[in-house]
Amino acid sequence: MHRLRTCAARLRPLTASQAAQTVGQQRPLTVASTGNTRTFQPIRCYSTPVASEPFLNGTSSNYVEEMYFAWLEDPKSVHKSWDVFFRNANAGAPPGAAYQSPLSLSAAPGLAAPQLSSLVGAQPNVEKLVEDHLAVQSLIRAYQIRGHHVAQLDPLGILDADLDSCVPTDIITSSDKLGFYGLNESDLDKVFRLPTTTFIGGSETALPLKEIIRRLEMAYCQHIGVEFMFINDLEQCQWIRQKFETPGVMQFTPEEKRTLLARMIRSTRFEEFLQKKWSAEKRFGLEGCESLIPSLKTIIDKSSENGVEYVIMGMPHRGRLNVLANVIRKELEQIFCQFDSKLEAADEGSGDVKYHLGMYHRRINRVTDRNITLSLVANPSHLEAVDPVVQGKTKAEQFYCGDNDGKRVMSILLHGDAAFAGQGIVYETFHLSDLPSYTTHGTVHVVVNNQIGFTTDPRMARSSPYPTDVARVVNAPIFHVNADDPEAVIYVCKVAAEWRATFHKDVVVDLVSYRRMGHNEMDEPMFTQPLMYKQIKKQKPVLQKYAEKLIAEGVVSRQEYEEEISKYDKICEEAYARSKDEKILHIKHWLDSPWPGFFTLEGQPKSMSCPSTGLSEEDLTHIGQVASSVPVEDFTIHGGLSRILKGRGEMIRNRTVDWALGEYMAFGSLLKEGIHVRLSGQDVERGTFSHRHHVLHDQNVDKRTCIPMNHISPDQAPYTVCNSSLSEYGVLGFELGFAMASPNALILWEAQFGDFHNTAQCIIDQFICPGQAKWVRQNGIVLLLPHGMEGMGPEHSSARPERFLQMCNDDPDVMPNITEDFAVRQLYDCNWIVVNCSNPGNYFHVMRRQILLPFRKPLIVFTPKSLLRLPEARSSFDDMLPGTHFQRLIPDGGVAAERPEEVKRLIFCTGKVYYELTKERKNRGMEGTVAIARMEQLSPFPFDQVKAEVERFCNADLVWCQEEHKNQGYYDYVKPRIRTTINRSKGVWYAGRESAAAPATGNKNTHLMELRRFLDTAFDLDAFKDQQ
Ligand SMILES: Cc1ncc(C[n+]2csc(CCOP(=O)(O)OP(=O)(O)O)c2C)c(N)n1
Ligand SMILES: [Mg+2]
Repeated sequence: MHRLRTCAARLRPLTASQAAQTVGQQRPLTVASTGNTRTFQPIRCYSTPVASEPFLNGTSSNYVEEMYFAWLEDPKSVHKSWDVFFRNANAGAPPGAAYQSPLSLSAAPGLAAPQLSSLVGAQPNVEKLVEDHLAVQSLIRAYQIRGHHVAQLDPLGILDADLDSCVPTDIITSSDKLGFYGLNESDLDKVFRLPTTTFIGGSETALPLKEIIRRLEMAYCQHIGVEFMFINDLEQCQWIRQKFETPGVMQFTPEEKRTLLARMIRSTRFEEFLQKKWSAEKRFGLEGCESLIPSLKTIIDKSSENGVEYVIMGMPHRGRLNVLANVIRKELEQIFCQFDSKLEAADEGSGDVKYHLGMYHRRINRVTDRNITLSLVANPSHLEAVDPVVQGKTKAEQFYCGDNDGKRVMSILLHGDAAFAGQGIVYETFHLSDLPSYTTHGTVHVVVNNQIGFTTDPRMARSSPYPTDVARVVNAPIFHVNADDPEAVIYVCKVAAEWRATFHKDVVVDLVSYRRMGHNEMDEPMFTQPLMYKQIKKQKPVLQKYAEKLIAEGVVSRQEYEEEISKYDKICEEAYARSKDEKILHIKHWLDSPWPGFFTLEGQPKSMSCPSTGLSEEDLTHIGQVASSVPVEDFTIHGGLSRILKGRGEMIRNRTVDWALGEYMAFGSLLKEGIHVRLSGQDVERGTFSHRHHVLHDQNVDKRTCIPMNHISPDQAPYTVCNSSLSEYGVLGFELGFAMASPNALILWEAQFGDFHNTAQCIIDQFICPGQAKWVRQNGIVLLLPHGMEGMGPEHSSARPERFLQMCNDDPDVMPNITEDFAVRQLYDCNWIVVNCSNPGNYFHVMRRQILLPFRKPLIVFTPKSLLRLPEARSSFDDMLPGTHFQRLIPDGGVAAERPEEVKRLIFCTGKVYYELTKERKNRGMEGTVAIARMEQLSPFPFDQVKAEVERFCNADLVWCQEEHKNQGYYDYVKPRIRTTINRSKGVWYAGRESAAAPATGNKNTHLMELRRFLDTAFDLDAFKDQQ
């Protein structure tokens, strides 16, 4: 719906020739609409009839008109006498009185103003003068704040981009609105001094009111809607005002216009080509928002000009193939061959649909002639899930190339309007944008705002006026732009890139557009949006509109335009012919993050073995000493912490480690070996359970901290430990992205309690579990998930092992071939590793193994709570020395092992319950009859070691004991695998909590009763007699 703004026409100063034509006319104010953009009929508003200015007659009016234009741009560009004349005329001088004799020319500059005011009739009293100036200041501010509400943003002209059809009362849409400010029509010609918070004057410091309004309209109410006045930083606001208010800012050279047209041609014809060749295939085309391609290219060109060498991008389905082809410059034949359903898959794994694949490409930027690397991160269908992943990867690339301010590496995120508004991860990602350990120093966000999400209207899809309002929380400026005006689009993109380069903060470009087809090309949009689509059918394609404009301007000829089209069509046809030669599909050609040097040239691991993960006694002692000291002078730590460090020192002297020390040894040794370690999550610095203390705080000096882990050795790699924002989805996604960048880093995310990881379920399900299968890309991220039934209620007990185990890709029913390299090979074949270590020594080993393996797999670790301090749960240096390694299964090494044939029961378990079982066994005096084996690596399943243990205790029945409920925990995973191991020769009995809906009781007493009950079962040798 078009809003009626009748007054603007009246306010627009007339050219002299227009003035000449409208002498004496008094017409009603009207607005005419041509197509989508409104043009206001020129209406006389001069109050100085030309007839009374005799020199304005005949051909001289052309000359005057030219001068008038020049004067509007720069009053100093005309002779002083004309300056005075135009001022007087604009200020409403009575007929014949605008001309002043040149006498005053000799007068000092500034004299014109008093003369001027004397011309505007009676000298207003000072109070009125001040009031009027204040009113004008408010008016200017109103446009700056609310001008975007009346900007013509919707190319269809049917919806309001801000979901609101009312016009703010303080925007001058008709002359009576002036009353809001205590002004009236007679003030329109008065000249007002401009405040320093506006740039509409250019080099002018004062303008007539009607000119002020016209310029504000030009800056804020045309095809660009600038939302920025919520930013609490004057410098930033001034910067934006200057970019949009300065007269004549939005001018392009013919060369720029031709480049823009060529880009529009590529964008448009690419979709048309796909449509022509594969009309029945989904491609989520860009039709209706073709200016996305020049918009991205402009952001990249401008950023390259500002020194950016590497751009990491994330985007959804819409226009993705087009971006791959025309922005990242993926070979067209590689894209086209994706449409061939007969192509065989060359890689292992599931692969993914064509509009999810990633890409990495290094090339010369044609505009800047500089090298630029572009990477588009592969993503799942789950909208916006890739946002934090892109940010994490960007941060990592910045980190590894020492780009501390984001000057060389940057991210661009694309969004759909419905997803941007609807998905919480957008908000969570924004909240990472300014945190020291998570900032990427500004992201340019581009929203393909086609004003629809699948079949849902924005009015049903969001409660905020714009889909972009979420960006306001971080004070990001938002540039809404009518995507049918390509020049406006590239102008805001230039400004967005400059903003990012200047302030290193996020910025949003909202491309208000439409979707010419249905959600995909086979979809019928008229079922649900009949009126919108009637309008869309009438809509002239933007390329056509822009080409006609440039042809009319004489920037290109029709022939040149048509030649450019045929040139690109030919490129497509030739690539199409070449695509027929492709016989197989290589997903690895679509890798977004190559790891040069890590694999062989064929992309295979360099070996299928893992060296010992042990450490020398000297290293263990040294790292232990760092962990128990304060390595800087004059640093006062808390008394309680002194005791903890003292305790650590004692343990080191006794050659033992607790959990925190085991972790210290792992991280410290990797750092010493040049491996970057990054631990991120909620309160990880101290550790939720106050056991870690990786950051020491001076008790006397505010914000003075010390990270002993960074004092291990002079040439060590840096250690990053960072408390995160309270977002699992965002932060886990971020760390996953960080881990994508390099294989030579240990990247860990710790959940506060394992229970909370499920708010990041999408990252786990869509990226971590199947990432390699879908995108042939490995990732060594580590998830630390505190887990254990300790009477802390249903939300502080379970990291849901059952879910991680259910998603493991190994076959429960097939006994694998036990080869010499079995342990490593099964790690290579798995989709992720799931462990539950019962002691810090083994935890130390599994952390180190993660890096010493010749490939990368995600590692899920269920970490303990009470074991952090349990004296029995300590490890000796002996278990960590050179030659030692991670134990996938810890066999019973006690009394039972001395006469294994006398053992009646072999209990398999994992994690903390081991200590409850050993205690109970001791209390019952059953050490010789019951053996307890700890399964430390649950997946991939240690078939070989389970087999050996079962064969050792050949007369024992087999029990799986867990503290979790039967339908949870590990039972469903281990049972069939143990059965396969023993060729189903015995049953595998269950001792544990009964099936339940909740992971744990909230009642302490019930908790203890349940524990007692399952321990009784575990040691009742007759318990399963009836079931045999
Ligand atoms: C998290 C999530 N929920 C639902 C979907 C299904 N879906 C696919 S596209 C789409 C509409 C997206 O609308 P918008 O973000 O405006 O992008 P557009 O398709 O209009 O470009 C939906 C709901 C999805 N892919 N991801
Ligand atoms: Mg949409």
